[in-house]
Amino acid sequence: MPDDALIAVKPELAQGARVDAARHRTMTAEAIRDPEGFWREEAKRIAWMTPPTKIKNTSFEGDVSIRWFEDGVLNASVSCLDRHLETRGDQVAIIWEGDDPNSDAKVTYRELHERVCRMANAIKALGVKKGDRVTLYLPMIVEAAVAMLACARVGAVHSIVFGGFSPDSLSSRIQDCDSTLLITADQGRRGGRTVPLKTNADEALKSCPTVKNVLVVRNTGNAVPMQEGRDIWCHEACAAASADCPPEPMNAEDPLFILYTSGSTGKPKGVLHTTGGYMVWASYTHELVFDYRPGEVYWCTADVGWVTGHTYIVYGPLANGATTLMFEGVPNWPGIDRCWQVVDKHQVNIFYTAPTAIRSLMREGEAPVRKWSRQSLRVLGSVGEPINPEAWMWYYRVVGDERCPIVDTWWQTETGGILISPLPGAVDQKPGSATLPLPGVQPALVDGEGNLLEGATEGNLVILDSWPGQMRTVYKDHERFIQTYFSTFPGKYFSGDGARRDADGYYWITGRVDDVLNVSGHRMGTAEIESALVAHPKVAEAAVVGMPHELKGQGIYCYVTLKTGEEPSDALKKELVAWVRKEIGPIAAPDAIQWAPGLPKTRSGKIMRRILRKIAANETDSLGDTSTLADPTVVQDLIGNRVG
Ligand code: 6R9
Repeated sequence: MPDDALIAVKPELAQGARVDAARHRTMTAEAIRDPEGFWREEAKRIAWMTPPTKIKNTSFEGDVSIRWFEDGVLNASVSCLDRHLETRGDQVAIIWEGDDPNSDAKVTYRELHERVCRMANAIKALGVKKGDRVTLYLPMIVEAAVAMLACARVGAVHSIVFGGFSPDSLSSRIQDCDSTLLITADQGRRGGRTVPLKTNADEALKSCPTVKNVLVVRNTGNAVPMQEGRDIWCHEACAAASADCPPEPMNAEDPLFILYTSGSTGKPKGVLHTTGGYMVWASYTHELVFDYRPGEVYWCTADVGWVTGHTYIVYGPLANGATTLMFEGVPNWPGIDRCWQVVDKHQVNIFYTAPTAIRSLMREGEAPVRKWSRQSLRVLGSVGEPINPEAWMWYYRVVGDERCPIVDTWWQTETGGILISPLPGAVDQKPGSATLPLPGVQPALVDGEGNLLEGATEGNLVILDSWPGQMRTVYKDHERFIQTYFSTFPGKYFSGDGARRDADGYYWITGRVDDVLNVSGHRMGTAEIESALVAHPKVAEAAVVGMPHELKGQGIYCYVTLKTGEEPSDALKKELVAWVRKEIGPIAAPDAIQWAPGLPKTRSGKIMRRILRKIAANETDSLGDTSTLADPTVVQDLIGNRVG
């Protein structure tokens, strides 16, 4: 697909759109000319107890300080619930679609408000107060949203751990933020299988002395062990609690949540988002990017364990009074047409998913899609990794019948919400391009030395100035925040991504330029997988790189050096795959393991990952300079024994 393949905005979408092309231009100009005035206005989209008078106070220099709306007072749950009661109390807030196609539920704003207030009082009764951390380890059930908003209501900071993570991953995330309460469920359901959440939690809690109580949601109803004095059934606690819970007044810069995400080094870091700026950003981007119109049904297929679930299943849609669909299952179960069946069943207007899902559905052909009407669909979205033009075109042509625009949304856990994306009624699309920044976002490309690059070019993607939804710090480690995001190119936020910009100013994200993998849209640090591997008693050393993978985008390729005396075998490979699954979770399972008697190291002992990436990708004729290696012969051995 050539760069200039433009798919123009459809007139019927520009009509009545929240933002059309002209408005897009004025907003973009205004947000730069007068950020204070622009964001003072946009801040009105959420509910304040005390509206802010101070708007922007941010610096990317020195100690890096980011403060938005800093004298405003609010509670996020009020924007998502209370203020809708009068106008849309009986409108459905959440449509829940179970893993089992015969189970679903609808929850109105009034019901959701009551459930949140009850759970808020229940966790208060357990001693949780403003500023305390609460870890959530839940399946995709309504209680996940209820628990998030209940934490927000009492001013507690939630930290959600994806239900697919292992006990070890859960315990390290609890330990890092010293949670006093864990909210989990007996079990989860996914694709017809059960996920042993409570059993995993029990295992994790053996090393988490700060956790005093566990609130357990009864979900599958199967028997699970309950520890006397510590574990409490959620439905019993909520039934006993009052349905009246005044929202805790929070400063705009008080924390709303922590979410752990992988970086290029060390343990996952606690990305901290605060209340005012994040809520404004969630509402602003959800409305603009999806051109959300009142009454529409909106479905984001992410899990609440990822940032996409936070911003675009819960906070953004609910702040905007939308009907948001929460799906417990997986896109290909019980049949490959499950998504389209759900679209027809609930008359979904906006559908937001990941390229990896699109690629795996595409492989099954058009028939399973064509079987369903999909006439309700109006806008399609993509997030999590670069979408290749072939998958883009299939999504556009087959799923959307060439009627629905595709919003390819680029953003990160750190950015809180979408930064670069077309707007359906305003920006012409190019298959494979995230297109243009949202009004108020100033991306730029820099070379390796940090010099700004002009015009059509390729480089490192940075953001020049703050936006309200930006993360504020790494929880308990501001130094790491500065180091990770502001030290590579001082004075600029570095995303870790590379991008190309074409002559029309459109951005084409090329992927991570650091040691972070993106496997099926899930972020993983190579360092985390390496440390899981070397924790195995037979492994001496490991180096992990990404390799191209048809469905997952990237696969996990591991070079493993065994301890002296250990024999390589297929059985040991299987054991290592199982080991990593157990240590981190199934999403980290290696796709390929290659035995490596030696690794290519520089004389100072640094592993040259560039070479390992080339070998994994089978691009061995372009290895580049290997003269600085301590022992260049290891490279030939690795090439000769490449796996796959
Ligand atoms: C929201 C989310 C962030 C990383 C990011 C980038 C990749 C996300 C993308 C995309 C190309 C897109 N990414 N959206 N790459 N086009 N539309 O995914 O957050 O889990 O923190 O991952 O995902 O590499 O840096 P997170």
